[in-house]
Amino acid sequence: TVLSSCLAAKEFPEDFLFGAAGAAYQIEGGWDEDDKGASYWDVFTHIPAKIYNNDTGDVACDSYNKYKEDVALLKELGLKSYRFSISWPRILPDGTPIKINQAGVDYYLNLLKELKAAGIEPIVTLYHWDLPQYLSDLGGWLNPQIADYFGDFARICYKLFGDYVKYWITMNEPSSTCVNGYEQGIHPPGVPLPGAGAYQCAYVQVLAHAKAWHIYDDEFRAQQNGKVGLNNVCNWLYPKSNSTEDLAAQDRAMEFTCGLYVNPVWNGNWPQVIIDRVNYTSQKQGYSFSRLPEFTPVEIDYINGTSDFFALNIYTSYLIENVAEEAFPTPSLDQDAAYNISGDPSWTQSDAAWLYSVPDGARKVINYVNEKYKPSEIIITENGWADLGQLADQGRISYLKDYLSNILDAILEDGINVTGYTTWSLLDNFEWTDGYLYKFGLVQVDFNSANRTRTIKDSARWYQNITSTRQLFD
Ligand code: PNW
Repeated sequence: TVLSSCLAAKEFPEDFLFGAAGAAYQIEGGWDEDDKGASYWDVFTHIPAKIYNNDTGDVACDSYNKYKEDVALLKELGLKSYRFSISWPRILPDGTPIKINQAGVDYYLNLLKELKAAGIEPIVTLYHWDLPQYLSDLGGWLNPQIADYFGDFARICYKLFGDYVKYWITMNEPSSTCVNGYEQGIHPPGVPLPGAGAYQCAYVQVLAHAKAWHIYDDEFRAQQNGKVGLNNVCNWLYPKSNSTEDLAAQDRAMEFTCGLYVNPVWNGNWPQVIIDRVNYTSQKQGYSFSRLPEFTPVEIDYINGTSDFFALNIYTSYLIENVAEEAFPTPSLDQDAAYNISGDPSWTQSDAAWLYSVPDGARKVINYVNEKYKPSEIIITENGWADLGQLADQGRISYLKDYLSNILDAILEDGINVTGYTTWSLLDNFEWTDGYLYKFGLVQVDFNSANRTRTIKDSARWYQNITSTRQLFD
């Protein structure tokens, strides 16, 4: 069979979708070009001191104007897939269907046609964090009605672009939006709401995802025949010791970081351990209800089973240590979760302090997700390494090789259906609150040049060799 011949040769399956990824706000620029509306990231980055060096995505890689160069790079590197996202306010300036910006529609149609001509499979994210500011003013991801607005946006995208797209991702990493944006307030809208914001946001994002999935299922699947999935970042978490407490904390930590957003979509509700914990701490704090919103039976039925594949981002791993119960003075997700997170000193650290190379974790988390949620297909939609942007990027090559080797073991040794891998990222780009400080690209972008000159790095040439042979070399 195909698998056994791959096993003998230790190679990736022939139709494996090797590719690279990016996201609208991080690469496009053109933040107010033509009739694009503002997203809450446009507004947030224009507030002084929110972002490293006061960097913004106003121009970024200028991919709004240079998408043909981006596709030419993908083609030159022999990549078979490209994951990009659609900017909601570039299509619908205020987020509502009242006005469609034709220039924005043309931009994505041109990109899709360019990809098609190059034989590159698009993997399209509907929402990679750039919420229209008007919808943020309406309450953003705390307001359940935003799910309806998202449904309208999704329908318009399926209608406009669906003939070109076989893989749709509804949203990128609810955990990032909900924890950074609404729990901690370090991402827009910028108001910390500890112990309440992340849960309410998760509730609304799950409903919005489910709405977008149902719209595809009811109105488009028969003609367009694509797949719709939710993206999540799930990192493998190791227990700091083998004590019963730390093992339970490890389990809890997987649920609070990954399962909170994943379990509703695959199994119809929050993980039980989170229901129990938040109920318990809420009561201790004098609430007569749980700070975790409850899904009604009708909602459970609506959200359950709304993912056709698992879009999995993997970056790193951490150690988890139980935190013994104390008082519960103020509500917070961290206190509900009751664990401490740290890195192991033996792990190689990237220039970004949060990102360690722990390649074994990739195989473990793929197995975890596969056993727990039983997806029929997994795509690794992000995996990448931060440095300061040098062309001789040996650190990135080592990281990618070690992670890919574990992904290959998950496919060949564990028999898991991982069908694609889009490394983060094609281009150096705007790294959210880190501005342009850290770089993840296979391709360097000169942010000091007006034409944002692109230069291929060593890692890109290495990756080209891997994807053409489907085998791993140094
Ligand atoms: C990703 N973690 O977020 C985002 O999807 C990208 O837009 C971003 O550029 C990339 O990270 C690199 O920073 C992450 O917990 C969120 O390990 C959380 C984690 C990793 C990446």
